[in-house]
Amino acid sequence: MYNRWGKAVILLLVFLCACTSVPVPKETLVQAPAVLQTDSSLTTALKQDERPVVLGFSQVGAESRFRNANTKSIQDAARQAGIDLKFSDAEQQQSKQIEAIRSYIAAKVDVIAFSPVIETGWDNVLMEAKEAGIPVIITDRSVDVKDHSLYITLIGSNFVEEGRKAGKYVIDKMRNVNGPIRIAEIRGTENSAPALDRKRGFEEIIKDNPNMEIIASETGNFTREEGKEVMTRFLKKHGRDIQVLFAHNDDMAFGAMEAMEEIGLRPGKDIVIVSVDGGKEAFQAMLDGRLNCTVECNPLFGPLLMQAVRELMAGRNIPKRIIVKEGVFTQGTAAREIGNRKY
Ligand code: GYE
Repeated sequence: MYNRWGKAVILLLVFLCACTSVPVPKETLVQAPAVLQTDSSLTTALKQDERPVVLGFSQVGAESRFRNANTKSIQDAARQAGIDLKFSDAEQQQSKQIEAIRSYIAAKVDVIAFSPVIETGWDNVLMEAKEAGIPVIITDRSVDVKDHSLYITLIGSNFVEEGRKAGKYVIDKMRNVNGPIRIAEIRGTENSAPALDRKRGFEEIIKDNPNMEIIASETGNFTREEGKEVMTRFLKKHGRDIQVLFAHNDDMAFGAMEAMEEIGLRPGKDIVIVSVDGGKEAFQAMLDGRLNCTVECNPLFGPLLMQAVRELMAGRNIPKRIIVKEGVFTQGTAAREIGNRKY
């Protein structure tokens, strides 16, 4: 069913998932329904030669632990694969990413990859890359473009599913508490794929339960500082009415915990907290009883990206969508898993 590349990706994902010790059935590791027929004008120019492959990568920023782990994974994997990586950090600004992509086009790199800070506004620059004959790989966050031939593949997580997992945890955790259950949400960066999709997945689950109500929702831009600011505002307005916090990443949950503790509330006890990412610090917080649940989002796909670059350079077809399977962890499973966390 899968071509050679697809099989290679499955093997690599089995390896990556084994690293996170998430027991998952192998057949669900990759969802690649459509195999992209790469534009021959792009691939014929990409036959492997002696010089190192040059990859231009524009990173979102350094806003979170997830992001820093992702950057390290990409840099390490490029070194190991002998790929010449031109890396730039956009400090969470789309204009800087567009500037970086244009500079990679001007430098005639072999492949461009980027993790788009927000979903929209990429059509023109991607068209410029296509016209220059440079293939583009999207990582982590998706783009909203009319013409999907503007990129080769998207390697990353299913954020809607992550939101659903968070919603299911909340429903289960609060099943014996009399309603209405009042939930606060701290969203990720405005118009970013993970913020839009996690909210959508979470609401999809919550709306079917008349006992649950989202009473506050604001963006904390995926940073600890802004997470704290938002939670401070929520607590001023709603005080002890808030029973549950859904934070779109661990970092914002940590900021929110500080805000709770400053007014004498016990995070994880007075307010149930669920976050996304699942870094080591989140596992420690679960062991300390300050965080109740983290939904895993895996940043360690550097090797997968390098493999995609290599396959592309060899003129092979690549699945249009590559999804890394991820788990959910609670206080009950934190002790068993913490030793396996890689970041
Ligand atoms: O959850 C957050 C980061 O795009 C999935 O970005 C990523 C998100 C991640 O800043 O911590």
